[in-house]
Amino acid sequence: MIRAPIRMLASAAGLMAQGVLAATLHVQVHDPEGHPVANAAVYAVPDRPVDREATPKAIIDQVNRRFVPRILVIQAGTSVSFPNSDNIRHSVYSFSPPKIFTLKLYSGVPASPVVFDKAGIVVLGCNIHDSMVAWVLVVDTPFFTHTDGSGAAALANLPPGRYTLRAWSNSMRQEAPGEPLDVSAEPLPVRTLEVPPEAPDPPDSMSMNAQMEGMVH
Ligand SMILES: [Cu+2]
Repeated sequence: MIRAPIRMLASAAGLMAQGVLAATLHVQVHDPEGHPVANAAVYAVPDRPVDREATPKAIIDQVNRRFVPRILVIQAGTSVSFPNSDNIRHSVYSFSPPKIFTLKLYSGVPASPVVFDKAGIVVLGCNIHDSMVAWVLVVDTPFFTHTDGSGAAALANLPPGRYTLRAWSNSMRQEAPGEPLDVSAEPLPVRTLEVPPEAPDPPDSMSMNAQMEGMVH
């Protein structure tokens, strides 16, 4: 009578090893002083390429002269729209090599979204408001998330296999080399990763451009 459940457990483990089930990895991210880091990206890049959603979509809004969200993690190939919810005009730009672009001064929703097709770190600004800054981390994997206020994150639905596990905070100019992650059976042990503390926004001051824009109105 006791053996039946044990056989069932063994059978479940076997199914997992065959890739029938997918695992969840819990991660805790802290800075070098041990403080939890919020809004850090956590992502697992599989050793083998995986299919991606046809055209993933994301939004970075502009509200009260801030980008919302100010930190975004997306898979390469994602189309990002930049609606402007303010009643003043903005001009979004990036000089970062993975995606260089400028959206000329606009209100409302620009006609075309911007496709981020290369992996890497993209820093966004507004030509009018120096205090507006946002970071887009473009990753080559569908397995990504970000930490909550307590530095915790969970990567769900990880198929069995080998990955490189990385964390990134917006004060990092380069991605971390990462560490190996082997997904073979649940439960996966909680992983702890270290990144520098989150960088704050610049002070909310208007640039000379902004003052001139204000004079035009
Ligand atoms: Cu602006």
